[in-house]
Amino acid sequence: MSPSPNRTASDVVSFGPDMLTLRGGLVLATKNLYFIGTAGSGKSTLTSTFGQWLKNESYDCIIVNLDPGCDSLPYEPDVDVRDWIRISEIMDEYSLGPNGAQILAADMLALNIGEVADVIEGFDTDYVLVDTPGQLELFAFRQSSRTVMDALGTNASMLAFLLDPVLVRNPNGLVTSLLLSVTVQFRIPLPMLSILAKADLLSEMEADAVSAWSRDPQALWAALCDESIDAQTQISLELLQAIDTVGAAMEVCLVSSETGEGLADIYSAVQHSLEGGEDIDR
Ligand SMILES: Nc1nc2c(ncn2[C@@H]2O[C@H](COP(=O)(O)OP(=O)(O)O)[C@@H](O)[C@H]2O)c(=O)[nH]1
Ligand SMILES: [Mg+2]
Repeated sequence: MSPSPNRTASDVVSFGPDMLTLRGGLVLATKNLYFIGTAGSGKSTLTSTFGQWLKNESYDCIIVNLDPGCDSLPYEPDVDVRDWIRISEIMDEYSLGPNGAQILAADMLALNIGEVADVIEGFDTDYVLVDTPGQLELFAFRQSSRTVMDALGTNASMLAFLLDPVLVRNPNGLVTSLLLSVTVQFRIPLPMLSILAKADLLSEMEADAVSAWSRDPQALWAALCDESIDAQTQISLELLQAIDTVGAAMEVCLVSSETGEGLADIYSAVQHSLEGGEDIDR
């Protein structure tokens, strides 16, 4: 990990467990970026490729695997929850099937998170990239994940929510995906970046359309009305209005781990949200 930037103690105005405020207002903190999304949405792959991108750009990062059920990973984790908890062992010990074991594992993780947090704190790094369990509901909808995020520090934390490219390529599917993203935003009160993962699977025309719809609710509204108005479209229109009314963030960032598209945009969005646009020292 790289040495800390060349500043002295007199620069420090205030500090906390995961935050250091310097004169001039620049906040230096280890940033936690949680990759969340439905099973197979590309979380582990993107955690890996974004980590590699950061390293290529001379930023420090570590990767934390919080999925106790994964068999293999596309990266070498710096901290691996499987050192504490393994789904196969929980299934044997408690005579549970894979789903029951996942739920118990999520709660056991919360009980052990102090130890995991201590290991993470041992790293002097700018970014902690957290790869979350395969199934979205295990992380987004269980109280135990709040305990986990509290232990890892929420001051400089952000969610990267991955949307499924197959679902978003038509207006009804995009509204369904946005609804899921809004639900997660309400469950986890952290800044969120919505990412359209595997963007390479969309044609240029589809990608442009999704991008335009996500930036402009009226354009999405018009696209919905262009489709045959059936019961699903009616519901989508109502849901879109609700999403717009509550002011939830709708814009999606197109990213591909395959081509590298959008990786720099993730970095910019994190900087913008957590540092007010200030670039940290490399
Ligand atoms: N075409 C394409 N496939 C991807 C991309 N990212 C991930 N995948 C594939 O999607 C599948 C699921 O990815 P994974 O990272 O394991 O998803 P997770 O369950 O959300 O962690 C794997 O077969 C990946 O190779 C991408 O950007 N483009
Ligand atoms: Mg995974």
